[in-house]
Amino acid sequence: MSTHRFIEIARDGHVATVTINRPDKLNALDADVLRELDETFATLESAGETRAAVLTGAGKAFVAGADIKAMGEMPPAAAKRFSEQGQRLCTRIETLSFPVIAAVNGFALGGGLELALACDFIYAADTAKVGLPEVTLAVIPGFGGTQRLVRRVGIGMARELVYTGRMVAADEALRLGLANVVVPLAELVARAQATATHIAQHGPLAVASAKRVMLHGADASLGDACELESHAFSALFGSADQKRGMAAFLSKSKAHFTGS
Ligand code: CO8
Repeated sequence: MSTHRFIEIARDGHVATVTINRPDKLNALDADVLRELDETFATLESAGETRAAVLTGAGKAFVAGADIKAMGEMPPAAAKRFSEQGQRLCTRIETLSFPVIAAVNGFALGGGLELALACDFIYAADTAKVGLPEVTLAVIPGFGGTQRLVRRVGIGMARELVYTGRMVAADEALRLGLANVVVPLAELVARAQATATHIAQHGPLAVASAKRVMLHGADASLGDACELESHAFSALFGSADQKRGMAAFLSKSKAHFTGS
């Protein structure tokens, strides 16, 4: 991972902070940045140490979109491959065994907002500006944004944001439910890391299970989703962490979970 040009990783216990570091291009996503991000998250997952992560950007942007220079002359087949590469990354993040908090430090536009929407939730700096301006370039979001934005803010607001391409400031992002909190820029990453650290203290199998059930249940009928929940709930009773957690409560001590 240390060979990556555009990605920095910092670890603190079970929490990883991933920073996209291409500030001269406002962290625009070209095929290399997408590949490095995908490899980074794949490696974090396979190493098995990470229980929560924070994703942020260096400089004044989270990510100002897919790289317009790289896309300018793409024929349709290459655009499809690029879109699929971005979608694979977003799906990987969404289906990781640990939560990822997007710490949106500035511009999160186009593919940048799509990436943030694939994270579990968004913490925004007061300087954040988010939107899907693709129609201003005569294209549409291609990394899953048309679908995830509908699920996050509802179809009416998603339509307005996609058709107008307008930028939303942090306070409006909070009102729309796009961001969970808005904090001063200087405190943003620390706030997201504090939440990640809090999450990392809990049973990792339970957090992973909750993530999976909420993701897959959202597109199922309520009955099917509740059945999914029931299966996942009961499966956790086969884990040593469930015994540890409940025994610790009953003996008024603190449980230390191992993920088994
Ligand atoms: N791609 C490539 N380069 C970019 C991008 C981008 N998305 N955004 C900024 N940059 C570059 C600029 O070209 C500039 O480079 P240089 O110094 O070499 O000229 C540098 O970053 C700094 O940018 P600005 O000088 O423009 O900075 P400002 O502070 O003046 O403006 C803005 C900031 C408002 C964010 C402005 O940069 C901007 O409008 N950027 C583009 C935003 C945008 O339209 N994003 C959506 C892109 S389309 C997309 O994401 C589609 C995703 C789905 C793809 C599907 C696959 C086919």
